[in-house]
Amino acid sequence: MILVGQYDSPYVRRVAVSLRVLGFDYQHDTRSVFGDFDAIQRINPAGRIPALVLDDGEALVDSAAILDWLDETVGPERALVPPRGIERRTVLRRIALACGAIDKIGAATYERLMRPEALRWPEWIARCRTQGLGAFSALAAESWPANSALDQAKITTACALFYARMADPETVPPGRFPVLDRLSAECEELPEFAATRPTEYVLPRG
Ligand SMILES: N[C@@H](CCC(=O)N[C@@H](CS)C(=O)NCC(=O)O)C(=O)O
Repeated sequence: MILVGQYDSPYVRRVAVSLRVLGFDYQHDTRSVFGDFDAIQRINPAGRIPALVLDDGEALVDSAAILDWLDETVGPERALVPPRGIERRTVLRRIALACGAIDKIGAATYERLMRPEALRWPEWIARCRTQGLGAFSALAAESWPANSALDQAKITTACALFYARMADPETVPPGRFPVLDRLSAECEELPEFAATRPTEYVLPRG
């Protein structure tokens, strides 16, 4: 199978970490969603990453759908989202908050860096940052026992925090949410995170 998209996307990274944690082999297509837009759009008509192209040619798009397929394939005992009950709802709530943080920090970042300078809207940037910060603040209020089993909530939260610090360093600097700093440090030490750690964040400038 082929994972399409670069690891500076936290959505691509959470899929890559999950593939590795669950023991799937994959090839990595590192073409850019901006620089290689036409090629990406032939794989995902919405022109977005990640996509996972299966061995029979089927392309799964959207990280949530890809992760759902991974969990279904490995079965409920090994799935990264629990199958039912309060455990499932808790993990899904945390994933929703982490994805909300990614989306809002991402929106602020696109507005700050990609939109031509004369057209930038500071109030919108501030609003998006407030929403991203709100999501991280709610995540920090959750219980994250040290060295608990790795699940999709931890993976997505760690990917979200690393991304936010790379894309928008002012919003969630180290020390603002110590419990998330610890979660991030714990995850980033793991080989699956080390192997997928982006070294730079690249956006076309407006
Ligand atoms: N809900 C989607 C979001 C994917 C997403 O936001 N991808 C970004 C990169 S982080 C992207 O493709 N951005 C380019 C664009 O939307 O034009 C998912 O979970 O896969």
